[in-house]
Amino acid sequence: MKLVIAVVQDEDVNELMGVLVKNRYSATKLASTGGFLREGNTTLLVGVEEDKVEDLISRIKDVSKSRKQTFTTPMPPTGSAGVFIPYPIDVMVGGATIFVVDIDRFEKV
Ligand code: 2BA
Repeated sequence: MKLVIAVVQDEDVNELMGVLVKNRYSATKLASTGGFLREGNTTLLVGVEEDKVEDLISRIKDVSKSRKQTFTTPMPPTGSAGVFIPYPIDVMVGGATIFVVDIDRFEKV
């Protein structure tokens, strides 16, 4: 058995959860925050048999869209005044960031 951990954008989650439920995947949805943008995203934990991993990943890929996000970061201070000047940066976020890990033991008690 494998645990698929998928970090997806909040905008894609409702559609993705619908696809997962329809295809009989069990998933746990966690609210998470990206370390770089410090904005909300969603982490899904999906336990699956090994032969379903590729199917699951392709369904996540189908739904997860890449988006350009602009955020404002302070420019490092220059000169003696030490004034921070905010400036915008564009980053491409997603589709999805996916980790697949082995599960040693899976039990529901
Ligand atoms: P964030 O950490 O908020 O990153 C958002 C986007 O910012 C990233 O998109 C990437 O395009 C850019 N980015 C991240 N770190 C950067 C850096 N040090 N310098 C320049 N640009 C940077 P994605 O790569 O699609 O990642 C989307 C979200 O997936 C991330 O949100 C984070 O929550 C998660 N993630 C990505 N890689 C990860 C990893 N290796 N381990 C854990 N979580 C990861």
